[in-house]
Amino acid sequence: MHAEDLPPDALRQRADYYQRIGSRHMTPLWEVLGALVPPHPRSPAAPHLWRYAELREQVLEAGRLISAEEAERRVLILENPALRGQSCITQSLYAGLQLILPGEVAPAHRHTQSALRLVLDGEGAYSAVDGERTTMRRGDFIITPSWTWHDHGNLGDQPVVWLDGLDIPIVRFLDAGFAERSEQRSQAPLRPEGDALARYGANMLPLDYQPRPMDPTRVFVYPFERTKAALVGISSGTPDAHHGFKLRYVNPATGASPMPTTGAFAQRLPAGFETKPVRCTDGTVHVCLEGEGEVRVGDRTWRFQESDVFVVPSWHALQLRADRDAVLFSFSDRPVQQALGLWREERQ
Ligand code: 1HN
Repeated sequence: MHAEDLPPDALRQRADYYQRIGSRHMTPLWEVLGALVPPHPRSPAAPHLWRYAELREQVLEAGRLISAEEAERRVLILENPALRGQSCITQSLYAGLQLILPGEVAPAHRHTQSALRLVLDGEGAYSAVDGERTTMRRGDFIITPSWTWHDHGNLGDQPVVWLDGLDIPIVRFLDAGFAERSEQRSQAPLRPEGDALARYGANMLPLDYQPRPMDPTRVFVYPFERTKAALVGISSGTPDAHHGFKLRYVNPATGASPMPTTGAFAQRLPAGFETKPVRCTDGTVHVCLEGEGEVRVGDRTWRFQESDVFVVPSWHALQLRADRDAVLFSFSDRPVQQALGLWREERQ
């Protein structure tokens, strides 16, 4: 029986009752049960694609309006069109486009939110994490684990732009955010560039290093050169019908995701290849690093090219086609969902 079919008297009684319990901060479950426990995810987020040509123009304009120093971080937040005002691209993830101009410094700070960077444009900038710098090159995937000191600087002569991904909405949801600024504007290097990659990222580990299962990786840069070589190296086999040639980034010491809240992936789609539709419970941000093609999310379709960013909300079917050999980077909250036994994928 639907509520509309009730006699007016019964409806009035209920409304009156809801009013009375409402004033005591109670509300009836039966009015909201279906929305609380839906048969499948109904994400309030919308699919969207941001064209890099536009993003670049807008972020360069920010470069004429405010310095990196004044802004602390000069970033344009990519807000999901259906979640405006919430500083998020999916319910659980934040994404933004950061610009650092020649000579600028983004001062050292740390916070409990974990961050990743995907370098998109320009040369000559570095990112420093806990006392080690890494030179940022296009396609490099750089991480800033929770509570690590980090600053960025541009020693070159070109604007440098990258995509930031953070777990801000997750930490906000858990009310577990802490942050502090360093007394040092830039961290003094404690180790030479490349030290962490040599120690932890060369299929060997220091003798006394015993990581715990959830520890973030000490490897804080995954150079694009290596990622590309791996994707090309697996491309003589048959591509997966739903994912093409796809690998996940890991902490090489544990096999777990590089950071506990955020998983990251790289995939290669050969020219002409079209994936079959697949949907998964982790809303995912994608970036095209090479090539071009078409992305279909539910009933929306976009063409994508280099450095375009698109978001696929939870449980929306995704289909990709490459018109030129394509390399895509993506990130999501998958490790959180997997740790909680919630992650699902449906291949169609
Ligand atoms: C942050 O620390 C960075 O370090 C970028 O580059 C974006 C967004 C919110 C909070 C902290 C960075 C950020 C951020």
